Amino acid sequence: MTQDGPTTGREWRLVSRPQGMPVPTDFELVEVQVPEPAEGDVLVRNRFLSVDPYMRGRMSDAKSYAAPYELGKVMYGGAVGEVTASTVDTHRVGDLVLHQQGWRDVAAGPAKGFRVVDPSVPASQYLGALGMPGLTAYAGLFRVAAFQPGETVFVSGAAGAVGSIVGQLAKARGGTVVGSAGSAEKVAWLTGALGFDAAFDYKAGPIADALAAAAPDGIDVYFDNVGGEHLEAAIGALKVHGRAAVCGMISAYNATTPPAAPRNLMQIVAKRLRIEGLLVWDHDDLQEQFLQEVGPMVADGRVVAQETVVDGLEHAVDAFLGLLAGSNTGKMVVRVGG
Ligand code: NAP
Ligand code: FER
Repeated sequence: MTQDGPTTGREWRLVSRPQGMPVPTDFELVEVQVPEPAEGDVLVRNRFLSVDPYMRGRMSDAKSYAAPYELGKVMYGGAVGEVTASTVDTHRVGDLVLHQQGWRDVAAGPAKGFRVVDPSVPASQYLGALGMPGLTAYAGLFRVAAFQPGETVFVSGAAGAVGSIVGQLAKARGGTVVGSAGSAEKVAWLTGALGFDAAFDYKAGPIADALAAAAPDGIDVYFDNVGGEHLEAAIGALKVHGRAAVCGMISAYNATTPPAAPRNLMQIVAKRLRIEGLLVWDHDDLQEQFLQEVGPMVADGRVVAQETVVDGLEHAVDAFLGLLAGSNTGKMVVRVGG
């Protein structure tokens, strides 16, 4: 079949593995030929691509759950786009699709790698509130941490993609919610538009003191996005039989030395805490229930699907470095093309 879409595209590749904070020269934007679609293939023009903290982990070659990015290969990850050519009945030209081909403007390959999604939902939400980060929040709060109405939840990274959904879901189910974030503006947004009961700027002073002031009776659940001093403060604040869902430890992702905190792990014994790691890929079975429940909440504004949008594929690295430095409120996405 002949191609209707573009014959060349651009993609970002990893070209060196960072020590500490990544730098722009770790990446390279290259022009590539778009292959003629073979039988079974589709061609897609991307509209949004995702930059996520887990990508920092994959830039290193340390052993982990997922294989590291290969040097000289594309920074793959979540993206949404529109089908521009198709050889299969299941995918029509114009369909909106979600896929994992990452930081590029044109994606091509077997149709099974491209999930057709409802186009009445804003495309970028499939990368954020109604995508991987949203499911992470839902599974972590309700399944891993077993949050119950009436409980007090502390979430770190609260103004980010996962954290902002965690806090809003806990509020919607009758929780008392405390969040931490890295600026006074983010804190004001959490207690204002998002309806958190309390929030603090973790850069403004000792985290344990701020948490004790925000939740003087302690917390039942901690949703950890940050690790380090945040985790230590949370262990200190958790009540007897409290639970923590450990989702990530972004304070350590660019660190070159091991974290000093937490130093109070013995409290896990004294308070019989349950501290459990969370990987969103284990919770695919919740996907349908999650969309059924949270989809309408996002559609009618009960859950704010905040996004920070960076324009242009050429700025994908800036968006990623900005994410690691905290320049986003809500989900950081890159808008590709017009
Ligand atoms: P995000 O929170 O939207 O963005 C990252 C945020 O981290 C930044 O906005 C920044 O906000 C904060 N940050 C950066 N350095 C920090 C530091 N040293 N201390 C405290 N905060 C820092 O990202 P996300 O996609 O929602 O991910 C949040 C966490 O969830 C990450 O740890 C990620 O790895 C994890 N995650 C895990 C899974 C899983 O399956 N386990 C899935 C998705 C995400 P501030 O301005 O507040 O510093
Ligand atoms: C993340 C951080 C870490 C994430 C996944 C991981 C999906 C997985 C780490 C590993 O496999 O070791 O934000 O998001």
